[in-house]
Amino acid sequence: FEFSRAITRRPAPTIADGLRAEDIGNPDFDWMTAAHGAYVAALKSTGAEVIELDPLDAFPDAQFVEDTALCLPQGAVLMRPGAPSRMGEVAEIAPALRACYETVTQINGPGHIEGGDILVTGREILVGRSDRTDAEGVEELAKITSEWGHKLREVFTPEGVLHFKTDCSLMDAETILATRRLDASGCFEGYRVLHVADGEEAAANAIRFNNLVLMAAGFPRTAEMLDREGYEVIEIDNTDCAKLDGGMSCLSLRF
Ligand code: CIR
Repeated sequence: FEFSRAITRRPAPTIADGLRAEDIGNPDFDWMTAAHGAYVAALKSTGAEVIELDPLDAFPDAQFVEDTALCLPQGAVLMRPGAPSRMGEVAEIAPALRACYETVTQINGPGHIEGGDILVTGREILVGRSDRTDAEGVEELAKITSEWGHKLREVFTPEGVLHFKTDCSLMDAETILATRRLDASGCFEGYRVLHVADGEEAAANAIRFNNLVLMAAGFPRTAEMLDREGYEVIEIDNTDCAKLDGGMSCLSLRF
């Protein structure tokens, strides 16, 4: 959770074409841009450098950069999204990663894997199979990360949940914030788990970024709990990203 850099991409005016599981209305471009600005400012306030990429009109989900790559100390791995409309985002993020990393490798397929399904903890890499991430994708990533000395464990994303990290986030090396439904699967045995408040499941997609925990605004009981636990919480308006099933983690690559 200690990072010196992040990559983000500004939302494109075409965001209304973005993918979503359920249509609860189109996001507003101006509001989303404002919230994105607040998100980037929060990352920068920790002293990190933020590389802000230009919007891509042809890829309305491209602001969710997290899904396109996995950033580890040994190198970056370009993903292979399970959503066909997002496949082209990978080539768009590659140059930014090559500028930061000596080693950039990639998932060649036939499997699929998206960064939103990957949680890197202090001791291992958890990858949740989901509608976007399949067994072949996990296997191909496991080969790469084992060469880099990491343990990787395959776990499962609950039915109806987009990504593994939709329902969890790392708070510190040993502590995970999660929904009860995900924790019930047993995947966090041995960790300290903090549950989001019942009815505040959408608060689980947060990020610990240096001294801060960035979380979506509007989940007061979870925010209070994190505050009581000693975390420095900053709330970001996520109303418009939520309409596209996006949250705090999706909006950046952190390394
Ligand atoms: C999608 O369905 O791919 C986007 N609308 C949302 C991606 C959110 N990304 C993430 O949770 N890592």
